[in-house]
Amino acid sequence: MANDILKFLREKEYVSGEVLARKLKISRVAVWKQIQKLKDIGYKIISDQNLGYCLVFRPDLLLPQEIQRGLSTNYIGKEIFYFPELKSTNIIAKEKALHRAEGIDEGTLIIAERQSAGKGRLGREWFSPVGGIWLSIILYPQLSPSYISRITLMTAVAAVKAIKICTQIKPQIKWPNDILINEKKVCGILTEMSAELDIINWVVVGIGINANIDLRDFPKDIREKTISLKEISGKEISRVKLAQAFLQEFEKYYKILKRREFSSILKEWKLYSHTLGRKIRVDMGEKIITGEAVDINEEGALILKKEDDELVEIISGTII
Ligand code: BT5
Repeated sequence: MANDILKFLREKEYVSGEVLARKLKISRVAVWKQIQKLKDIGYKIISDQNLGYCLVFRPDLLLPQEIQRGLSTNYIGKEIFYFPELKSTNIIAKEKALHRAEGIDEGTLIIAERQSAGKGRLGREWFSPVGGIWLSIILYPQLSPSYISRITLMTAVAAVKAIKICTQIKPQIKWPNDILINEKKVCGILTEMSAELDIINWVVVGIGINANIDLRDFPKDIREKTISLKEISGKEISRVKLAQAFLQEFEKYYKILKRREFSSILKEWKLYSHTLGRKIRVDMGEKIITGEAVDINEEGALILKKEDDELVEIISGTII
């Protein structure tokens, strides 16, 4: 209902309570209550006895109505579950992904202003205060489970493109899931999946972008290695616009991936690569391998050339 009221308020400068009540088939008291709700979450709405209500300020909150307004995707973000705060958008997305039969569609989004227990890979913590973009997308791709790495890589390309569009800054991608600006992490991706032998049941792609966060607010132990878009561009950016740009880019690349045309995405990934051509150490859990990152193959695996010239294919790991 509040969403509908906003729609009318955006169309005209002033709209009377009577007109709103008539159009929405509710009482004028109900209209007033919805207006109060909107004010409570940050909208500034002034009222004039004769003219009615006028919307004068929209907050930069990641509210569904703000994100969906002007979003040109076909299915990514058509359904959005919004939370001012939750533990982790990936946790909720994984719960919801199980309910495909009850109408949870591909492209459903979980988004939060703040996460109290944001997750990185391998149980690591993800710092998620107010000011960032923390969201998860539910997907049901008809692809083999081996596509999981490619989904992470295409998400990284979509994130780089969105950041470029909104800030003119060109970030780099550190294989497999880090987006860096000036060697510091500005964004991370956590892809989770449920699969059987050769089919995927669901995929949840979680992404965290440090948009409007002050560097001094980051925990001391990660401050040196992190950056936010606000710090780098010297001003706050529109999180709504950035989220929209990301969702649009994501859908574009996801469609390409579903056509099994990963090679064109990989080409772009390589343009933004921070990893290729470098001597690196990769933590693979049970061992650490050192070598030169020479390529990413068609499956999204990193190809490392060891000192003895042996080539090793790494599907998952962390560059240290
Ligand atoms: C990642 O893990 O980079 C995946 C991060 C995914 C976060 C999103 S937010 C929405 C969705 N819901 C979730 O709960 N998660 C996803 P990994 O490669 O393991 O990196 C984790 C490491 O990054 C930590 O151990 C810290 O060193 C560092 N880190 C933590 N918070 C950070 C932040 N806000 N910005 C940059 N680095 C951070």
